[in-house]
Amino acid sequence: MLQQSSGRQGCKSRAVGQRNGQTCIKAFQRCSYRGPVKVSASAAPGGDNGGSSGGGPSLLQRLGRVIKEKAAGDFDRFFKGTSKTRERLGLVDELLAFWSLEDYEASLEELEEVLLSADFGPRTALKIVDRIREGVKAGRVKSADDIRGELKASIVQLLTSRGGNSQGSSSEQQQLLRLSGRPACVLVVGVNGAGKTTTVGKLAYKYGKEGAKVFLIPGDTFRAAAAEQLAEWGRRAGASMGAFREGARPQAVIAENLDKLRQQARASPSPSSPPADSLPDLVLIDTAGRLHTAYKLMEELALCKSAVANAFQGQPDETLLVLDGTTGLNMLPQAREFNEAVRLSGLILTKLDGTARGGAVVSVVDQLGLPVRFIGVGEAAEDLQPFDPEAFAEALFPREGATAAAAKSRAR
Ligand SMILES: Nc1nc2c(ncn2[C@@H]2O[C@H](COP(=O)(O)OP(=O)(O)OP(=O)(O)O)[C@@H](O)[C@H]2O)c(=O)[nH]1
Ligand SMILES: [Mg+2]
Repeated sequence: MLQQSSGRQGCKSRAVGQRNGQTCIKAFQRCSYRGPVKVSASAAPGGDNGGSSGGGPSLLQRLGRVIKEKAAGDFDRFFKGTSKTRERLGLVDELLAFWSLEDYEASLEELEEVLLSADFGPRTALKIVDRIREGVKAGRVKSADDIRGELKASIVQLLTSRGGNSQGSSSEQQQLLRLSGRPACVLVVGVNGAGKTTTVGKLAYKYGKEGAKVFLIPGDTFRAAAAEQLAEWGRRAGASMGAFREGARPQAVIAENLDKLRQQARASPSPSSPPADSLPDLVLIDTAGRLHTAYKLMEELALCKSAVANAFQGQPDETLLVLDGTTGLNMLPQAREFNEAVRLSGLILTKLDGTARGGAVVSVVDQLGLPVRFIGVGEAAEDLQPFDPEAFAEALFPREGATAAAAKSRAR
């Protein structure tokens, strides 16, 4: 049962209210129009919503492909969102204009410096340059164009081999998020202000728009404003939101909300709508920002994850770390600590639109061996883009003077 928190009096939220003696954010009505579920030609028809165990891909897997396909048609947003890093890397063009095979060592050293200036990080920059050096020695890389090609290939290779973002043909590799449960739960973690709540909102919007039934859990119990912010996203996304208790332990709030979902599913009255149908497809769990060095708070996060696993076996399907792209290489120690505490399944890098340090994306994947699932390229609901290594490399190093459209046609 939900209990009233002692910190309730200080709450000025419009959305926070009393119901049956409980303090809660009113669950928002889902939109009656849920949008058609379009299934790509490559996706298997039919299948149930109950995960992939039935053989075919689940609803969420199919929606993931639809979202990916739609994003591919929205390359301009991706291209624009990486413009600052691309500008910084524009120095590569100048460097290549003076490229000569006789003096390749000097050029490669300069190239390494340009990569470092965009936060590729020393180890990753060295790996990339070493591969080009090998290409030159083997006679494979001769011209400036060859270097550009090798540069991009090297970035794609690092992102796919280390991050499992491969565009291979197996269905698992094609998934955006690995969501197979019913409900599929996603726990979203990160330091203060990284963009967690916004990202949860954008994910709810993306999946909700395609027809998924999305449920939000306000696991940031520090501030009522956090729940209000999430509720506003829920309204925009047409997603329901669970109960909030300011000041309560987040693991308790998560457990209570998930338990309530289970009870509701069991209590489903109609024989024509079996219990599983009253469960949401996707549960997105927001958490409070925390310093990766704060041991107790990291421990709390592990308890939040256990609360999800206790409620629904095998969940959460995804534990995602949201990283603020503007912090560049400072993301690395954060990611290591969060990974240690809750074993992450993937990364979301936000605010890439506001930084020239986008090379850190490659470094983070290379150093941690975790996939980037999405990148944030703005504050709007549509500004969450599935991460595509090839499109990313092409956006960073388009042909000299290439437009977004030209880069797009080369990337795909
Ligand atoms: N430009 C840009 N801004 C973003 C992006 N993602 C989030 N933001 C902004 O970053 C700020 C912080 O976002 P939040 O979602 O509140 O961050 P949070 O991690 O939930 O913050 P705490 O809950 O306080 O830890 C907001 O102003 C967002 O609009 C992005 O991809 N691009
Ligand atoms: Mg937040």
